[in-house]
Amino acid sequence: MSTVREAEETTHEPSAARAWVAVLGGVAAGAVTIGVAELLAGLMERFGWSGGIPSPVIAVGEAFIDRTPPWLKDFAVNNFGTNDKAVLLAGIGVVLFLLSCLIGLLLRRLPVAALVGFVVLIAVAMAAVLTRPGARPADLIPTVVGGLMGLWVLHRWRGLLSVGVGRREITTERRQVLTWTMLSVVGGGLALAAGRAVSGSARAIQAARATFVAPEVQHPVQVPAGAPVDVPGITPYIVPNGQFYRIDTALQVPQVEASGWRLKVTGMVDHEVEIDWKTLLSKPMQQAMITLMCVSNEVGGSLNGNAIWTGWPVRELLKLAGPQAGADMVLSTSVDGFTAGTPIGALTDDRNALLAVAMNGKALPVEHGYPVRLVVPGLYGYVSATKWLTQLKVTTYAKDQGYWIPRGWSAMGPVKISSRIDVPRDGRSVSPGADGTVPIAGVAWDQHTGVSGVQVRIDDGPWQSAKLGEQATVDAWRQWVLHWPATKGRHTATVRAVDAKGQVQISAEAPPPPNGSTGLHSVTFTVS
Ligand SMILES: Nc1nc2c(c(=O)[nH]1)N[C@H]1C(S)=C(S)[C@@H](COP(=O)(O)O)O[C@H]1N2
Ligand SMILES: [Mo]
Repeated sequence: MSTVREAEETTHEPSAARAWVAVLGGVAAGAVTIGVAELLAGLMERFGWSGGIPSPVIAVGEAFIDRTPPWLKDFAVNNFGTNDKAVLLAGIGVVLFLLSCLIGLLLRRLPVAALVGFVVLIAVAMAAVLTRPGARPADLIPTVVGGLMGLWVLHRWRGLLSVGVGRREITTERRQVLTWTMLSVVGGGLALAAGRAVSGSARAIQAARATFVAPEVQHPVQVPAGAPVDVPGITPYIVPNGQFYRIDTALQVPQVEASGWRLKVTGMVDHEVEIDWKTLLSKPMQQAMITLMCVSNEVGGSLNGNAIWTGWPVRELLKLAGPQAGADMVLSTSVDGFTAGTPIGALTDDRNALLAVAMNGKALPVEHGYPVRLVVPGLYGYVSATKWLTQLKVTTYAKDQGYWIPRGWSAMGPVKISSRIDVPRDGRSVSPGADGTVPIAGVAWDQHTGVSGVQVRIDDGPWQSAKLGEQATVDAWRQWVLHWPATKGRHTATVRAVDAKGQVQISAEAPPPPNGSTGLHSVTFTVS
């Protein structure tokens, strides 16, 4: 009699009612795994015990970026612009949450499948961590420890699920489940936040950056008084560091301490050379104004910026190494594994290709390559502007290729002549000034060749010459303005640049891939 009663009492709740318990188990395990792993990863980074990327989330994200098919990358850049990383991180969060729920659900009916699935996910994360540049076996510790903790939570939950629960105990069980879930999720979240907060040597690096004094140069670059065109709303002639566009494949900005920084010159050279931060700073530094340009820039886009860079000419370093005959390319490598293949001529001729340590008189911002990056006039960033630079390999195009080349971009990336209207903005309403004119103004560039003219067309009218700001150097953009005697109504302005040889920018439209967009920028506005 008593046994029958017991059996009745311990009858499982209808499965739907207990599904949420299972799902919460998955969520709790996921939260604990990620929290523990991120906390440990943060500590490892903080104390410099990591070689590559010890965070499983960031490692998986970066491995994903490296494997993103070109169409998806273009979609992401076009739709999210420079927010693409935030979107990816949010996406990873959603996927991890759904996977946790799924593992929890499996735990109820197919516990072995749940555990195997969990272990497979951990294995994938371990593979991602191990294949990041600079990875060491120790980088696996956070993922492994987090994974074991997650397994333990799943195991406990499995116990909870398999124990029959009598009706009277349901309230107690519910309280227990909710308490454990809360503890796991809140604890995991706090651990994650703590891990992020301590991670990197971020604070030490910011302190070193703040006290860094840009090296003295013999010929400081001045902005010619006539170079900026004084029109409200135009892009600053020199773009402040904090406003400078940022493009890279790093989900987490590499934190490189200058004191431990080394640059190696290898490959087809007579002598391999290695320099450290102190040696670099002891070299005669130069300044150069150079406009950087991203190949992904659409017509009218703003993935470009002009700055004054301080650095040691790359040609001097290459001279020390002695490039051998037959070498036609230098493959530069970043600490995060990004590579760019630059024609060796652009690094050995007399142009100002720099190992840059300062941007507009300040230490490079961490996002822009601190402590050292390459800047090469006349070439798109993807073939030249390696940030967090760590190696230069003298080689050939036949043997090596940069990061973006197998992803559908051309091996050669000279900047194409182009121009942009900054004011009026597209779709705006403007009123003429006291003199009855509306300023139409912007920038035009043809790095390392130079812009000799800018022409503007209003509606279907004739091309009119704009007034050009002074040319500071052929490596920098020029500002321009046309004070147009305005007529009321809706108008479209179109711009085109003229290069140093008198050749006019082509109107044929081409998308950014494989080697840079072409076409003319136009804006439509209303004069009231
Ligand atoms: N390490 C590293 N360097 C990099 C990249 C990158 O993804 N990783 N992107 C390049 C590209 S495509 C461009 S356009 C420039 C952008 O430099 P910025 O972010 O300082 O504007 O950096 C170049 N250097
Ligand atoms: Mo770029």
